[in-house]
Amino acid sequence: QLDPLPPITPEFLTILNKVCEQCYTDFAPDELELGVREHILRDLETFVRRQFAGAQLQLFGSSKNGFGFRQSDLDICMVLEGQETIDDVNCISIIESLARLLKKHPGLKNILPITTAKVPIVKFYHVRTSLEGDISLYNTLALHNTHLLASYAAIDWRVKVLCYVMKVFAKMCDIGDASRGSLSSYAYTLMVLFFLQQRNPPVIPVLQEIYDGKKKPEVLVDGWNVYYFDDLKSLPSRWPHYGRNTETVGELWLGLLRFYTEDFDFREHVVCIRQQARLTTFNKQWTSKYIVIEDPFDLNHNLGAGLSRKMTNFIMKAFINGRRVFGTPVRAFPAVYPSQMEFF
Ligand code: 3AT
Ligand code: MG
Repeated sequence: QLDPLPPITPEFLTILNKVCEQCYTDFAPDELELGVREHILRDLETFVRRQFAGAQLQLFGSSKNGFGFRQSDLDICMVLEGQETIDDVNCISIIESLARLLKKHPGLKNILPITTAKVPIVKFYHVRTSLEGDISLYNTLALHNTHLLASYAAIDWRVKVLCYVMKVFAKMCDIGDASRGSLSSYAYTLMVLFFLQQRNPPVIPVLQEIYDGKKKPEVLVDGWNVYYFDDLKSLPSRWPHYGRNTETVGELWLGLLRFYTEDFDFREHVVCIRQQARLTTFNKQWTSKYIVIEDPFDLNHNLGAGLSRKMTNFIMKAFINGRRVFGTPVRAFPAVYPSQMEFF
């Protein structure tokens, strides 16, 4: 049912590569902006300690995973020194008193506690930088998946570029906002990583499957194994495919759009970055959903679980259009280009 694509010309590939690379150079924050985020974090920590003496704040999400935009929100996780975990009731009451405290902070506005979500948070707006942010409690798995993503980003420059392209694409097509019923940035990043693992030859390994000895080491957090191979310096000797894939970012981007529209069978397969072998929706008992994306650590968590049928179709259409637009040669650099658009 998909129109066949014309062969890709070298000239067009040059343009495609440039568009992809530009997504990264135009939207990635520089050292200074990353420094500002750390500064806000330290300031908030000092402020919060007025009431919560042992509070420790940590950034996670795209401020740390290598796929941040200048205007990405500040995702902050708070823990209390000497306390391992927190129960739900306690969590909600701390979130509420944290919100009351933050309302007294002169640099913040729009303080809003959200206690009904799966992960309760306090939202805030940082006036001087116009950054939005939220603080969650004991969001330990998120800290680990942030590091996992950062490790993949550090393996190959193309990983970073493609994750930026994907995020720009999702924002432009209006399919990248989980709070409005679509998928989160995190979900799209997992889709990119999965594609890069499944490419032949693969661009990145499955870090959760590299280990010494016969048995995978167990590092338990909230009951889930968060082990992955993070000694990236020795990856060349540990992963036989290292450096074998030499495709350009443009080829990979079009390859990704084709993969998800032509090859990957959403009805049957799961987007799963923790193992090389195909995982099926039947294995997971997740057959009622069309887009199934398994969290790499919390294996009960399907990131596509909240999608309506209508939204699923809308997302699939965006990919199909993307395949046609990026797969049809044009002669010149496109006149309307993401950085000229205000979509954030
Ligand atoms: P943005 O640049 O902010 O769009 P992000 O990676 O920071 O990208 P979010 O702010 O949506 O994405 O999420 C922050 C982190 O929270 C990312 C991930 O570590 C965790 N996270 C987000 N959504 C989920 C989810 N559905 N399941 C598990 N972890 C999640
Ligand atoms: Mg974020």
